[in-house]
Amino acid sequence: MWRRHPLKERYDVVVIGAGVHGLAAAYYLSKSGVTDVAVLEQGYVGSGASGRNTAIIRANYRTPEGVPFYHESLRLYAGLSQELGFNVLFSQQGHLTLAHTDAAMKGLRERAATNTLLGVESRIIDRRELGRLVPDLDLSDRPRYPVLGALYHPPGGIIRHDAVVWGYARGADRRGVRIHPFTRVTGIRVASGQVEAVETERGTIRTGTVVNATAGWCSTLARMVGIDLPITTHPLQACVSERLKPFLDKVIVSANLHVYVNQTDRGEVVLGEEINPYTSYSNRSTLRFLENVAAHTLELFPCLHNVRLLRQWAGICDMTPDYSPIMGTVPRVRGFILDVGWGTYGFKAGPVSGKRIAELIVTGKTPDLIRPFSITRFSEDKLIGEKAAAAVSH
Ligand code: PYC
Repeated sequence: MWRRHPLKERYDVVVIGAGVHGLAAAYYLSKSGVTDVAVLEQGYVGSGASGRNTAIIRANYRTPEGVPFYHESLRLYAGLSQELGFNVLFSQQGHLTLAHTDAAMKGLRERAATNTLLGVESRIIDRRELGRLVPDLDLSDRPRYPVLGALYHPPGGIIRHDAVVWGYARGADRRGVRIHPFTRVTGIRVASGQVEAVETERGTIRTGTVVNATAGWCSTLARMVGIDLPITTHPLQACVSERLKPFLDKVIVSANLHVYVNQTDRGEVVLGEEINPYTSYSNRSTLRFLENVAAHTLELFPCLHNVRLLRQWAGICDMTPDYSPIMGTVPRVRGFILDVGWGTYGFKAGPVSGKRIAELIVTGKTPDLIRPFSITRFSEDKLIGEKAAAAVSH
């Protein structure tokens, strides 16, 4: 899929992080003719958040900045198997966000209106239509918080995250990018306000351009060039059940209950909830998570009461205060580019951010689509409040 190489002493661009973001940036750079690129990864390719997320793809965001951005990503995902010549198994089965309170219904109505205005297919549906789409969902008045309605986003769905990562890695490798797994970065040298070199456990690499695409670790990397990011790192957990006969062919999210559920094509049920309420770099799973996620899932799907869980896992998320990412150049350190702040929604943005970060490097101009997500929005008081659409975290 990709080759091993000795580490060169110099590259035009060094991307730190071989997850979907770093690899997509490297792939689109190489497509634009910039092939002297190294992608450094502290573990194996895709071993961070890209291999740990639950691969939900959607564009039904809340803000006028977020919607077009994630919409372009969804479009790129829809054409990705063809682009890479590699089946990424994108199942556009439809995505449903449930509301259990009047306030939640109001939020969903606002999202439906914003989505529609900006060309994203998304509409409010009532309990009757929900019952037709998801016959096993408990729509009675029995639960503590009965379901009132939902935001239906038909083009949303699930992808195979390993396939996406491997497809981008293979595509980048074929165009000359060098991928270096097990190459931990220990420092970044800056001289007279310009990035000069990246220090790794395998030696020093001279370069004028560094992309920080390290998700949960991004603030530790930024500190190497003297930048304090407005980011905290929190674990996010998920689990998967034994295989069941197909009973669910939609992605179900309930922000009120802090839970999301979907069934894979192998029959396993994937369950997740919001971030852990404490900062940590730990990938440890907890019993508290299992108890919560099971209780909340059973409110939605009582039919799952006898199902056994197969495994659970965790990843770490780089959370910004406004639940929007940070992309682009930074003041005072030339050549240091951020692709961070991906919280619990990074995987769905991999293609678009990779493409636009590559464009920024090639042209020297920040593309319009990512301009609002600059780090300067925090000093300019131009936050992009996306929490209302951040899946299970409010
Ligand atoms: O943003 O769709 C999402 C999501 C699902 C699970 C975590 N984030």
